[in-house]
Amino acid sequence: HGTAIRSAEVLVTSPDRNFVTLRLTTEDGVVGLGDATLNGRELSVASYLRDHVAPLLLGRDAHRIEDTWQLLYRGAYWRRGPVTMSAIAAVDMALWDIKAKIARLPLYQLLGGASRTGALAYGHASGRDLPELFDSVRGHLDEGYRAIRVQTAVPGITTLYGVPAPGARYEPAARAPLPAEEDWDTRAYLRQVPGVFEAVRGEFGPELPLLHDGHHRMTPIQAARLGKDLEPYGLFWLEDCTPAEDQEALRLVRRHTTTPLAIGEVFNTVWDYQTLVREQLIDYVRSSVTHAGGITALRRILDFAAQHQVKSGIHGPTDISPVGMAAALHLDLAIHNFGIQEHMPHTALTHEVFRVSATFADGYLHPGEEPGLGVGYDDAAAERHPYQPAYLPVSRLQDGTVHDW
Ligand code: GCO
Ligand code: MG
Repeated sequence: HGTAIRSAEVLVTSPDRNFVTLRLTTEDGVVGLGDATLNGRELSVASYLRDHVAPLLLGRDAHRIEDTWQLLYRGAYWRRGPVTMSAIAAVDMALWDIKAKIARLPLYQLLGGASRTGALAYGHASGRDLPELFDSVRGHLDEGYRAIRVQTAVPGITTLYGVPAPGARYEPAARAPLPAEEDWDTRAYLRQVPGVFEAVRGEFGPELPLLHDGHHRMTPIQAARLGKDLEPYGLFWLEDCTPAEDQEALRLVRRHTTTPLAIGEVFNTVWDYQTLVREQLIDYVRSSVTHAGGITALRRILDFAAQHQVKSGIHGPTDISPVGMAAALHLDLAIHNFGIQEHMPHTALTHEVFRVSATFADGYLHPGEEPGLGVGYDDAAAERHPYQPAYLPVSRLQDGTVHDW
């Protein structure tokens, strides 16, 4: 019948960076899009979807979102993991897109309706030194941002997470056949960061919400020390202070500091949050819709978080496609425990492929009022930009030891 899935296409394109998109079409011709982009491992999700998921979807009723989610999660036998959960996420997003289009409503209406007028967004300021950083913060304020992430270079370290080369935009993955190597020194970093925030507070005053990403590089005791050192500057959050697959480690960090903590962009299920949320060891959940099993699954994680006064901080770098971002914005608008939304704008070329209804104004994002997710896909534009290998860098200490990137 009309809502049975007629086709499941996996689309790979690279308008300035790689994106994997699932497009489902029903017998009636209703189209749903889902984001399956896993930075640096794109083709594994494309194969998972094309070879193992698409055949299961053909002929299924597109309305059965929960049943399809459970079929893909339990039916694979092999659970969790970024490849599986990104594939499931893409299916889930596409099915929600279809359902909302059939209902002729923007998706957030099906998720309970708007709980706010827009999603407070934070932008990424960075600099190799303080004057450059101040310019970058000022530039973001001029664009309307009301919350700003701050990353800087560290003396003695050549390349650094979040800080682009002069004149360039920051983009985590680099187009190359192999990952680049970067250097790292945690002690140099710990000496540098508190002074940066002292300077930023001195320049921009006490009110502006400031965020910082530690990118999994500290041990628990180092993270505890940084959290303590940053307390005078009242951060909105300190992100990924430790590699948090060791959930218990956060107890030690928490014992020492009241700096709010955000974790989870590399997590993909509610199980990764059990200890962190139940024991209130974090303040913000960082998972993306794209990597955590879709709207159905992230909603569940956020509802669990809400019971423990933990809020959302949905991951929104450029490697979340405009489809994944749209899904995030509909959730942001609907949930009660919204915290903040990361916003790393896509390039003009990316927007030639993905036409979006979402808007950014006065520091707030809104998904728009188009039925569904509010994203269109231009095949002709996409085909002009074939996949190109691109990788996240790896990180080594001075003696050559591989470190967390
Ligand atoms: C963030 C993230 C990203 C990641 C990237 C990896 O907070 O936005 O840390 O910059 O590094 O998404 O693919
Ligand atoms: Mg991060």
